[in-house]
Amino acid sequence: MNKSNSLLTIIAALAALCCLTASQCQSTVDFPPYVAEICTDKIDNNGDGLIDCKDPTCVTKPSCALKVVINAVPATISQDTLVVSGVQQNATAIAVDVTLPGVAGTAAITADTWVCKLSTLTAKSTYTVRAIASDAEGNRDTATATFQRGN
Ligand SMILES: [Ca+2]
Repeated sequence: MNKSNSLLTIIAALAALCCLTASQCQSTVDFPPYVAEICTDKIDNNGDGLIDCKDPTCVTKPSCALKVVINAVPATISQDTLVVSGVQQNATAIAVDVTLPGVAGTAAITADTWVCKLSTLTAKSTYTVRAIASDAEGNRDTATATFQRGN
């Protein structure tokens, strides 16, 4: 037996001592199953500490977009107040103003709807209402509607 055969015999013997049976040589690592974040259920589905639109996997989803819509307003009003309302998505605040100075308000947001009462609409003119939604990240979305103040 030459030196290399002796060395191989020793290595084989050591390997046999270390791994006596196939089951003893196996080890398993259990990884948790992959869970995708669901972007609309208010739960941290994937366990990364970020819920829904705060999770980077959700920020580009349509459900995480900032959006504001104004419900239909009357074409003509005959009083100096108007309640404007609409729907919103992911807004933390909605500011409402009109084209004529001195008329503005902050909308009250309830779930996916908002409402704002505008007053001092005294000028017999055409008003354009603008609802400006903003979110915690500084994003903005705007919607407009127009009405006439008649007699
Ligand atoms: Ca979720």
